[in-house]
Amino acid sequence: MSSKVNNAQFQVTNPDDVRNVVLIGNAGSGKTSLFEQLLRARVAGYRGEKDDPERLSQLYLASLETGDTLVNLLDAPGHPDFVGELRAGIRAADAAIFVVAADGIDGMAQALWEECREANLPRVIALTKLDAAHTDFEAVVDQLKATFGEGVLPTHVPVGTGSGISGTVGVLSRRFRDYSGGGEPVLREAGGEHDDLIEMHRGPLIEGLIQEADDAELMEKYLEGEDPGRDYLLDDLMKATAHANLFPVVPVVATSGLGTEELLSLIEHGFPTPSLHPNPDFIRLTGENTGPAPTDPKAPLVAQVIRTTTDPFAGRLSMVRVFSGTLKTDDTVHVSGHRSHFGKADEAHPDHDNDERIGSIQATVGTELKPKASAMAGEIVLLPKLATAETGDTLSSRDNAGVVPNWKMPEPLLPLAIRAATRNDEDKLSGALQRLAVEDTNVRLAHGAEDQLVLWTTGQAHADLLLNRLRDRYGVNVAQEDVKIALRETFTGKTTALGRHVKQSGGHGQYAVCNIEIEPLERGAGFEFVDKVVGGAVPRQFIPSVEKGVRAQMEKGVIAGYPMVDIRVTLFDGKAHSVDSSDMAFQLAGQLALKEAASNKNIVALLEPIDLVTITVGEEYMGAVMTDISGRRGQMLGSDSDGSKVIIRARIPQLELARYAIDLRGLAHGTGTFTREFDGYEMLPGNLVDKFVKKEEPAKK
Ligand SMILES: Nc1nc2c(ncn2[C@@H]2O[C@H](COP(=O)(O)OP(=O)(O)O)[C@@H](O)[C@H]2O)c(=O)[nH]1
Ligand SMILES: [Mg+2]
Repeated sequence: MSSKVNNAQFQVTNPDDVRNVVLIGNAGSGKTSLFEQLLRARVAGYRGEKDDPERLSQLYLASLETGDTLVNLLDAPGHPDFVGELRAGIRAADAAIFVVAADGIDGMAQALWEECREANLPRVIALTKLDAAHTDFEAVVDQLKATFGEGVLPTHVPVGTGSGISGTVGVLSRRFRDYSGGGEPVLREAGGEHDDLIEMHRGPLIEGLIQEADDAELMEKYLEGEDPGRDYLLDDLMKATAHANLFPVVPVVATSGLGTEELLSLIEHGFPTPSLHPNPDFIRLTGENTGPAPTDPKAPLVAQVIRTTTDPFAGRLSMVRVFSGTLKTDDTVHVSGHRSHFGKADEAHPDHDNDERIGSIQATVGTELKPKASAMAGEIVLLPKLATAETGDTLSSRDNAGVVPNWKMPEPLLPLAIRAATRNDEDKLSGALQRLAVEDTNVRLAHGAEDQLVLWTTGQAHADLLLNRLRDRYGVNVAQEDVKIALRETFTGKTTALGRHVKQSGGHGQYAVCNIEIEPLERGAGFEFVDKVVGGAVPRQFIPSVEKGVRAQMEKGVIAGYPMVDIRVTLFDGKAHSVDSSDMAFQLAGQLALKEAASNKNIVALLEPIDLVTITVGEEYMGAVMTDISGRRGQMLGSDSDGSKVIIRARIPQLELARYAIDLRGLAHGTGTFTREFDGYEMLPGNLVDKFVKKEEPAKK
């Protein structure tokens, strides 16, 4: 039976000793409960981890031993805001336990399945919550097949239903594992009462194996009515599972631990070793792509930082997956982060290359950390106090330095505008933000309109997490603000105006008069200044002064404080004084002229920025999304179909997009994605102008 290990540290002597497994599934499907059960089943004295709210948003690592195998288990968050963490988990793992609750195959689960499929990750499906009343295993399996394909096949079936569920029978092994005693389950040959259950699933599973394992010999035996034998079938099952052609379904009650032995056995015998699962490409700093790094402990080092935590006291802790070579304490390695090559450059994550000395290497034993001298290809370890390494960075040997591409980072599309609550917070804020960004690669720091500090986040849960971290971890209080949108002002009609700056009472006077004409230009034209002064009405040297004044006033705006664009200003006349005129006086006259022109409010308008938005949703949500777009004053440009999804293109005002990341998820039941890019300015409708035009200050008494 299973041996539980305590404190002993498993010595990995070969990458084939290791299985790296990530738990993936919807939030609430039972991943964390199952994770805890798997540990409890193999780690002596395991008491369970205390509830950590951060665990909902980040990858969590623990390890256990089963048979001769070291299993590194990663618990990945299921919430769509944290898909970046999930993808990091997929990068670190060689296989997944895909957790689905018996009541929960929805769009989110499909999106998660798609993430695994893209990575060609072998998966076992843990079907949880089978102890709930009225669950029908057969019906749920049919639904899983309809959603995820014919490769979905139960290898174990539950005995009993609802709260009466007592264990599982192995469809190929014909063994009954009885969990009803409460302690370790008892394994015995299935009795006659299980025959119907086994026969119902055995035919389809064997047929599936013939197909998915592409086994002609098995087909022959099967057609001749010969039983191919348990071991033969299990061998085919393992192969088909490791190649992600077949997805065994295992019934689970994550709260009681039913199904954990079955899963552990599949992990040990059916999941690929690190050398069977392809590594990411390695690209030398010279630019040469050397293909996937070999899973060879003797090859040059290639490893990647999967996640980073920073603790105000303990400092930085980097979770690292070794793909190639061996990491040793006291080695100096090359640390490379080249985000700009694999996506957007980011002011918080500049490209960097440094050499760093590895201090200690920590392995997880259960959930505890134990130091070890080295970590070889295939292992996942924790490195404390790496000063420059960030999530996604590559560690490589100095004489073969390079990078592996980052996994796909989600585009943060929900802006969160903040400012420090007090002076004291102000001092701490920028340092705290820097550390926040190191830890969390999915947040983007930016300065928005009017230099407002904006954190771009992946959704409300992510935004809340960041605010909590700022407050609890870094002791910085911030206030949230409405996101400022970069509006512009412009003139819509032709007008003339006089700017007059004359002060001649005593001492050195000031004298400047200018006459300008203002005309609207097309969108995006910017600003033109034309000099049509004749007869020296404005002396040569003061013409640039007028332009400078006009430009200064344009920066400040004339009605609402937004910069003015898309106008031509023609200076056609003016007056000067031989002594009292000056550069400064003409600058002031230029400013006054523009303000004067705006006294005719009817020809000054506000412009708003419009984004080109590309939305991808399931076909069934197309109507709802389009109706919503028109509600946002959007303009449809067109749509294309891409299988069961539609891609909708529209121009939508930025003012209407502040919460689109949240709203689209609601509209499309978690399945919608979008991108946005600035496309130009358009006139703000008259009925919205008042909201932005500053009311005249009442005269002070
Ligand atoms: N009855 C029952 N409850 C479960 C089962 N698995 C999980 N739960 C409950 O579902 C909730 C969410 O579980 P959790 O493991 O945190 O889900 P996660 O978000 O996927 O990590 C918790 O209240 C669990 O106790 C199961 O198999 N049966
Ligand atoms: Mg969880």
